[in-house]
Amino acid sequence: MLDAFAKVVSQADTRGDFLDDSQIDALQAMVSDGNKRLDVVNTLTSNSSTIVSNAARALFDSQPALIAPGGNAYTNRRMAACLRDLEIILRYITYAAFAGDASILEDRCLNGLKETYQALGVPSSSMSAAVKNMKDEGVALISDPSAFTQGDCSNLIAEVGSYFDLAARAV
Ligand code: PEB
Repeated sequence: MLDAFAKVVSQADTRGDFLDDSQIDALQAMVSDGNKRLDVVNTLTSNSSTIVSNAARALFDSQPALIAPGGNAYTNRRMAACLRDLEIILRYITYAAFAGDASILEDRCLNGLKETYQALGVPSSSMSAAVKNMKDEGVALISDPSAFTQGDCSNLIAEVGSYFDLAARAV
């Protein structure tokens, strides 16, 4: 598991070199946008149950066969597993956003997930659609000007969007 700083240090060490100017500039920019990053993480975290339940509701509205007898999310036990899975994925996305690096999401959540879902018969395209629903809601929340005190957050919003995309592709 890496964060944006550890990653740059590890890359420099692999080269056996000092940190170069462009790396220092990039990390400097990350530090100066640190409060925005914390606002983003806080917004996603404090709205996590709404993001999860709205994403699941939208999925089951568009794919009602999932919750009909024989569907993969039919029965309370499987519905609970489904909501839990969305919450886990969102939680790791907030960790990646906090760290400024996707490796925690990749290593601890997405690694092997597709194979797990194949084994369980969880339909991959439905899972992916649910993650996209979470992206739509999450990105809308952090794009709301009142989520931030000041400044342009477009880079940060794009970065967070890329973590949702990574998860949607990996399932
Ligand atoms: C991944 N999900 C399920 C299981 C595991 C995960 C390991 C099997 C064990 C269990 O039920 O607890 N666990 C989860 C995860 C991590 C982890 C992300 C990361 C660290 O440790 N079914 C659908 C929808 C979708 C869904 C498309 C949107 O039809 C999910 C929700 N996941 C789903 C369901 C099950 C499951 C398990 C329904 C239960 C499947 C079953 O037992 O038949």
